[in-house]
Amino acid sequence: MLNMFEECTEAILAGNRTQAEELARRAIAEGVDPLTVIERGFVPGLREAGRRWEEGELFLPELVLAAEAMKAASTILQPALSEHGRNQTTRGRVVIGTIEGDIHDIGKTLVATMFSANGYDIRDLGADVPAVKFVAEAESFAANFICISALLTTTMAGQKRVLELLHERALRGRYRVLVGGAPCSAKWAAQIGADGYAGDAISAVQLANSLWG
Ligand code: B1M
Repeated sequence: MLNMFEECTEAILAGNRTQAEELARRAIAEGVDPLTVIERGFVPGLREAGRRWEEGELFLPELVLAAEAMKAASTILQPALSEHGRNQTTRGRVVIGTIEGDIHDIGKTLVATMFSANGYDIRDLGADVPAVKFVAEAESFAANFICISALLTTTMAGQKRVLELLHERALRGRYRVLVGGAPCSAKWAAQIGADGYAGDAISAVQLANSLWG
């Protein structure tokens, strides 16, 4: 018999939104930690779907269904994830988005939720966000952090563009710029002059905490 995490993985692989939603509700009802359900149940399903798609074992529409099931489950788990931060005083302001040309937003949204759960004020710009918009929104939000997600090797250059724009406008000193997403690394962050790289949502918050003092 499958355990709950395995059932979550299977629901995503099957692209079964209804089942994924039911499992998310069951996890909440049974008091299972929402981040653990996401990371040990749903995310492995989506990563495996991506692997199968890359190997030609799955077609793109099936990957889209898997992603939609994952998003539906995350939406249900999100309030439980955010609950933690509700009574905290704000720790800082974060502008976050996925860079231009890139529509992958599941990981970015999870990172935004974890920031919010840890007392940060968030302005989530969504996906496919031009570099100039990151800068303009950071200015109007008086942000402390700019977090830029990129899931495609072809869109990583956009992260560098945000830093270039900040330098061009003499604004670099105002913000801590953090990057993340599957193709990024600490080496890449250093190469483009970002303040840091985080490999997952928890590390992103820990990194921000350590930089914020
Ligand atoms: Co796409 N896709 N996809 N895809 N997709 C990848 C990224 C890919 C690696 C799949 C593969 O080949 N194995 C590949 C990229 C290859 C490359 O560039 N080298 C790929 C491709 C090629 C594409 C298309 C080009 C396919 C096509 O159309 N031919 C296309 C791109 C469209 C575009 O963006 N212009 C495309 C489309 C899609 C879907 C629409 C089907 C769907 C996205 C749905 C959505 O997001 N709304 C999708 C999906 C689901 C994936 C995979 C399978 C899963 C991504 C995901 O959501 N993971 C992915 C394969 C993979 O990553 N192994 C793949 C779960 C999520 C929780 O993890 O996003 O890594 P992740 O986020 C983590 C960390 O990375 C980190 O924390 C998060 C939480 O732990 N993090 C940050 C993320 N952002 C951060 C920001 C920070 C800090 C940490 O700021 C400080």
